[in-house]
Amino acid sequence: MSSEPVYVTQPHLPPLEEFIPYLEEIWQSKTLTNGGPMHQALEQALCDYLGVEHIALFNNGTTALLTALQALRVTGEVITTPYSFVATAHSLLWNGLTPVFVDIDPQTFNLDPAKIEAAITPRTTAIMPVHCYGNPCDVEAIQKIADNYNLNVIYDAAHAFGVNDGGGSVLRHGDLSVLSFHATKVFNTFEGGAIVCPDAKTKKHIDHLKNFGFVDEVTVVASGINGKMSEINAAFGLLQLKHIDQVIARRRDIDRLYREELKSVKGIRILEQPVHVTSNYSYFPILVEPDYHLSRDDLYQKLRDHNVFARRYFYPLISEFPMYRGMPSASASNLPSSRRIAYKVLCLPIYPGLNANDVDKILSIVKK
Ligand code: T4K
Repeated sequence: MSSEPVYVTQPHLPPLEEFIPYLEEIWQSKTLTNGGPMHQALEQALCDYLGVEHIALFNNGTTALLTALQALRVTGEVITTPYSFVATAHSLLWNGLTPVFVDIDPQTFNLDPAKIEAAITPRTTAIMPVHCYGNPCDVEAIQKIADNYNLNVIYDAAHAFGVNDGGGSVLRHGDLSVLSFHATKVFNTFEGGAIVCPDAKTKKHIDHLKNFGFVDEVTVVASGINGKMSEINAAFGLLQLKHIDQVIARRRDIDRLYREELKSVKGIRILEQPVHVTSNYSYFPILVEPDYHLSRDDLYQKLRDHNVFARRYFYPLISEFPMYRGMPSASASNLPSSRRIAYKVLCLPIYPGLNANDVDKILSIVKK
């Protein structure tokens, strides 16, 4: 058995020599950033791969979230989930917006559409759901509410690279969808992100916003930000794309093995995958129920004792962090399902470089 540490995830790194030609091209062009050839090539390649029309690349997912909210001129209150990475709600605070937390559906861990309407006030202008672990939200129900109340929908799709919901890419829903290409994601550009846009006009506006608001040398049309992806990150993305199918296939194999081996372990619950969804297998969350022989935190510690660094995504809930916990919607009584799941969840390691011995080791610790 390997004694190397095993993390919740590890980036897939193609052989270094495969990256050298990209670097030589950058050295030759001397264009390092500001929408150079690698950047343009990656935007097109991603549109083709993901099956979407328009993509604006960013230097990370958080800047992309900030810019998406700016692009739609969102104001007032935004309905969102407490069960996510903290960047989701932080992007609202950074825009001077008020997050209003709504509970999740305990079967999907996504925003529960049945609870959204009760949280809408005259100040509500948008909904920011998360396709948590890449599992699609109930996009139709959310859109219906948005249409009825004239709200924007910005999907935090940080986990949803390449996910297909049966009708096409899950990224086609809502007004905008935001991806993260962080090192820990299924598809990574070291740091990076993107906004999937419905039309060329919106993409152009977003491209201006991510370049300080510049339209040409002397014209600034908005108080934009520097959200541009560099050529080196874009080049790495192009290389990653060549390996992505293989990367997802290996994740799928690990997912299947975990599911098969853990399905009959007393006290371990596995998040079900909807049949019509093509997943990216980005995370493998389990719920440690009261009838398991250890608490969630004891299992987490036991794995650590064996050099396996599983993670409690998403514990604590965003609504429990100091800048949110005083908000009325952050109260425990408003978020019972989110709280229950956050105290039971443990994400097991899943990534292409995880070898069979490590998977066996993890399974034997959980099963023992
Ligand atoms: N919205 C959602 C729903 C998100 O999940 C995220 C990011 C965002 C928005 C924001 O997108 P970005 O602005 O990040 O593009 C990690 C990531 O830093 C974060 O990107 C991600 N979500 C979140 C779910 O996970 P940490 O603090 O858990 O990362 P860290 O550094 O502890 O890494 C986890 C493990 O990954 C390490 O134990 C080892 C491994 N690792 C990590 C890095 C950075 C590597 O092997 N190599 C690496 O370079 O947040």
